[in-house]
Amino acid sequence: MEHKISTEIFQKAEKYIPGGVNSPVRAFKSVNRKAPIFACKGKGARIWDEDGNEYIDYICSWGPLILGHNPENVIKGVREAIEMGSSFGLPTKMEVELAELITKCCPSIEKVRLTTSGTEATMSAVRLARAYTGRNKILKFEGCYHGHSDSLLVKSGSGLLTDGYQDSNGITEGVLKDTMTVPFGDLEAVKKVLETKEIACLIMEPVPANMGMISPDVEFLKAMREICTSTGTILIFDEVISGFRLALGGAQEYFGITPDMTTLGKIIGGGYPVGAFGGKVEIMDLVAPVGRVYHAGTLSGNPVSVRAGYETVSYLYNNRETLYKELSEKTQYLVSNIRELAKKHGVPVCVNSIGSLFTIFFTDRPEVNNLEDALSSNTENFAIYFNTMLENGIVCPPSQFEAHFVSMAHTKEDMDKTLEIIEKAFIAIGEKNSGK
Ligand code: KE4
Repeated sequence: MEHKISTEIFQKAEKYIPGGVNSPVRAFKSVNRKAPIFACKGKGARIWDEDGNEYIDYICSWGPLILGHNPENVIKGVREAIEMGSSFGLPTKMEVELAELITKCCPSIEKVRLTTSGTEATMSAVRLARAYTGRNKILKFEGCYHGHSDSLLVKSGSGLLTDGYQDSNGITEGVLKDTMTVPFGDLEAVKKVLETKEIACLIMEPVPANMGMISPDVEFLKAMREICTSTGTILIFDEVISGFRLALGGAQEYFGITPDMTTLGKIIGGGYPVGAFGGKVEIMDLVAPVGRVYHAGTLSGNPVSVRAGYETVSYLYNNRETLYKELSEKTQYLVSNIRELAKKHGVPVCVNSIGSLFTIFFTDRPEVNNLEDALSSNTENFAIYFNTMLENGIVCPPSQFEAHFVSMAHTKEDMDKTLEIIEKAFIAIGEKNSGK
């Protein structure tokens, strides 16, 4: 497979953009490639790169594209929105329609404020929790990623973990002292911190997907709810990935646990820039201009983005009886066969999956339940997996510490082709490990 044009573009990109990319994970550094592919077209479950290569896509823009690339309903809605204007700096009707739809799908969200990214959503939710409780400190889990605001870039996952670190330079001691972290799943550690009653919020991915995907123990999630209630700590479910993906009402519907606040992104923008934070009225009405917790944004609730999100969420709502079951069954078909192939070829893997998310951890640990387990993965084997897939027309997330995303556009044929190439990858890993 030729990547000559992508490589040329990357050389130019590095002259003008740090690392040649606008988000670190896109650089393909951790999978030992000199240059990433530059995408130029997407349709359904497929993308094409600048060299004309076609791929079955399991990045799906890191989650927004649950319907696949450029579904007709979204294109139609965006075209109509664009014809009416790009942005007004004034409220528009569609923002209200999307807000109403979000509250209908996710009842714990009584009021919601739209942002232009998940980072803004989580940053604002933390500010709001601090104002509501009058407490300064926050608690997050090691390996979870909640965007790149200062308070949350502590022992973080996603692109940091991908490049082998977890904390960012440029964050002051003053900020760091207020962010506590404990291992995901460690109930006693959580209790010890929250029982100080100094913590404004526990912000958590109910299904961690930024250290690779972790399947949570529902009893642990229930315990988080209980201890937050008993200590007056705001429970924030960061559902930027799991929202509208695990179920119409996200992980909180899937597991039957109600947070105090929820952050959203990705799917509610249908591939266009949107984020959101929402929750109980008594909390949300502290947000300006009602209260004194400031949140703003030139393009917050942008009409084009909001229309894309509305079309996407409406489709999910109208097809909710069958859509999530179908997504889960497709993913389970893939995952069960991946486990069989790994066993057949003697490749040690632990495959975690839930709904339409999965991660293949190249580890001999029987389970991956937290960051320490995830870090036991053999990232060289992951790189062989990634590159074998890419060279054979399948693009996977370029990091051991991310999740694969399955969309409504992926067909049985796509799955079978994927499994055929995964077998090639496992054979290549087996050969490398046996020194051939
Ligand atoms: P954005 O600011 O990237 O829209 O959202 C931040 C965010 C917040 N919360 C969770 C649970 C998230 O997963 C994210 C962003 N996800 C990563 C992928 N794991 C974005 C990919 C990237 O940074 O390029």
